[in-house]
Amino acid sequence: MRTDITAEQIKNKMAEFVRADSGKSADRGTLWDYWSALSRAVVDLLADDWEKTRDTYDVVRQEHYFSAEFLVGRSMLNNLVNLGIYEKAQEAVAAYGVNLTDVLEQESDPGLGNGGLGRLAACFLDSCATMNLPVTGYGILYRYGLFRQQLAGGFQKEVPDSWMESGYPFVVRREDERVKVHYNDFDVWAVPYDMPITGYGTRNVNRLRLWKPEPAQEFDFNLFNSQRFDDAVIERNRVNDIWRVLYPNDTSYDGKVLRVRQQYFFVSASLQDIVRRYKIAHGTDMSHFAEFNSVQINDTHPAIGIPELMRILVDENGVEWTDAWKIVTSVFAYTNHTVMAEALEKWDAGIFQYLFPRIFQIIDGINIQFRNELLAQKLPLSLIDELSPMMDGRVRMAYLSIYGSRAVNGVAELHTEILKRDTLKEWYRLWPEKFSNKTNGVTPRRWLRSCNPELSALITELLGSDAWVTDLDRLSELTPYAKDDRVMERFLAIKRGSKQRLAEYIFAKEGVEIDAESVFDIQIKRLHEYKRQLLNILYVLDLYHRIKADPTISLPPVTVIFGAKAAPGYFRAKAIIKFITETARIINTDPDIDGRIKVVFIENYNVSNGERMFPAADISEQISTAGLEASGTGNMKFMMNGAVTLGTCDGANVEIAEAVSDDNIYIFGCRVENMESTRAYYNPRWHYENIPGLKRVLDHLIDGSMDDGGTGMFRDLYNGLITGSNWQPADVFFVLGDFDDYRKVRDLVYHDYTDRLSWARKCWLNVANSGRFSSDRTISDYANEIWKITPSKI
Ligand code: 26Q
Repeated sequence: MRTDITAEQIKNKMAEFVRADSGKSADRGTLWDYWSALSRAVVDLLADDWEKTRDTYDVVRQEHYFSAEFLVGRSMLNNLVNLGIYEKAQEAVAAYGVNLTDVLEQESDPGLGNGGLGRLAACFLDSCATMNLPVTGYGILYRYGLFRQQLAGGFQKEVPDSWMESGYPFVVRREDERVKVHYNDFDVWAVPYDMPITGYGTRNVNRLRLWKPEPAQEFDFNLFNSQRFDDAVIERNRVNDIWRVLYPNDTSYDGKVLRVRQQYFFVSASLQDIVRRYKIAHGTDMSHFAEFNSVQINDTHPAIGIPELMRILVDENGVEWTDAWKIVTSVFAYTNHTVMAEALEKWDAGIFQYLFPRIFQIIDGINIQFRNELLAQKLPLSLIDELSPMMDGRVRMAYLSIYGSRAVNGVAELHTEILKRDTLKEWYRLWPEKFSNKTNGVTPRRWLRSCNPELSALITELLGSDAWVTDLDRLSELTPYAKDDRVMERFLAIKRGSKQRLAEYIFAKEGVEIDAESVFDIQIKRLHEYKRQLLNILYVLDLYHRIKADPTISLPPVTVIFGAKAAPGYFRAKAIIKFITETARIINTDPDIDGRIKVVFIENYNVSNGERMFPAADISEQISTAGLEASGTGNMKFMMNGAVTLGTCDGANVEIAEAVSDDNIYIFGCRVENMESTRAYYNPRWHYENIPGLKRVLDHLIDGSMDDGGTGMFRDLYNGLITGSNWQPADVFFVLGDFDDYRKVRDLVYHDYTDRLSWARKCWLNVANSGRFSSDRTISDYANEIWKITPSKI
């Protein structure tokens, strides 16, 4: 905690920054001026510790976390809380007649990630800083983050997210540390923009280094003078293409050449940066490089680092191939985030040949070496072909990653088991020692301490200190209070307050009135068929019909909340959004329902509105088809804030169930181990015709009662579930197969909710048992078992 900082000091710094940046006196600033000035003041106050941290880390063994995505969310509140200067900042801005909460709202959400994978990287950075671990994040400074979602007539519309157009002081340009990245067709400068990553209760300040490309060739005046202005500008545009946009795909592979260019851009720049710093600290002998440096690749997106480090070692440092390979395979470790075949990156070899022929040559060399190695072990040629990093003119990034890494991990126990038994079983047979599990976690600073200050205060009061913020297992000491009705009443009141605030937010944003006394049943995550938002909305529609048929049905009022962005080219995902908004329109306006069910689709789900929703949830929907959600991390955020999970036996839900015991979670649906045999005789049409209620809700898609604007998307949804097509069988995600069990269990959840105190106890025990889902636990495991790094406190 920075007890040395005073409110007066913050106020004075702000005045200077307002004057310098906007040429006006501090008392005439706008809210944005104050936000900008306060953020500059925060960076200013951090600068000395930040520099000291870098110097400290540069002489010890370090980890480098390579990720195409970092979904960091807003910085200001996090930094104020970490520095322990929230109240002082409040006082400072009050002197200018404004409210700190209004100032905080000025910050745009750096949406430099799609979903789980990007947010995981951000939670990891928070834990590393908090635990004083020498870890640096490396990625791309995207000019446009993930699109902003608007709803137009219930359809998703994408709007560019220009998050840094008017300046973002939490990234600092480091001109002096730029490096050149070489492509076959042109060179670019990579200029680092550094974001300080503060930890809780420590003065260490870690770093997220985001690269921005800039033209390396001077603006071509010859072209310009010969009137070919367009050509001169086009050259610059090709450079700008590299950082223009984050690819908005989640869990699906997209073969865009530009994406490989982006990947190489940040990976090459980062490795050059690491090698340069190594030489400054340890000299030019590269044989000790792997003793001081480790690189974690977040999925296969940075896998091109494997051949790139080979190139740097062999071509630029004269290291022999065999020695270089030893170094490379001691440096890299790879995390897998999916088992879905369509998400595995497989690039045409021609792309590499065209963009960077030398990298292609090296991949070819690695491939030949791999094949020889396996041939020497007398393995059958068919198996060798099956596993080769390059085959049939394609580079398989996952296989390149496993072969080039010393460690491979999955992100939840079940997921890792599926990798070992199924997806990567031959690799596991060859190199069992490389494989391990590292169950995901989330940072309790952002996802409990900051987003839910009321619950945090209660926890601190009961535990007698705030040590739980950095030692989340201590929450288990809350267990006995489940029997204390007075504590349960206070807990319920806190939940009620969060729900009230969310209701006000929803009314302001979406114009929908919801009842804070109703059950808040929430599903927020990327829109994907395997996550089965469709199953959720089918239940809602069925419930609607059941209430209309029998208004005496006993049921608490429910508010069903969705938040989800669909990839812009994912037609069916967009159809599901429209189906949800149509259902909402019908139900919310039906006088027969009279507010007993409300359906709300929150526009533009992101980290910041997530911070409002997790604390307000009663029920956490985690209903993916078993075996397909690698882990999930939203499930953990809900649990920490005292929501009860309604979910399938999938990803980390399995471990959540283990942690809270059967009474405090609701599990339904087909299990992974039965999926294959069940599918063998699965007939969705039979379910459609025979499961009571199913036909009634599914027919809405085709009977003209719902409007898809003439797009045919509802008919497509219907066909996808019931008839299938010549390229895909019907209902591959088993929506109709799980419907009946889901309905039964969800009805039970609503029933159980009505017993206030018994429900409160379930929620409480979720909080009390959430300790193991802190990303601090995850990061300790990575640090001890894979990274082999130790804390280095400044
Ligand atoms: C790949 C190639 C080309 C274009 C885009 C992509 C791409 C981009 C992002 C592929 C996948 C992603 C993101 C995947 C992701 O977020 N996976 C989630 O990771 C979480 C953290 O481990 C898990 O909790 C989730 O279960 C998993 O879905």
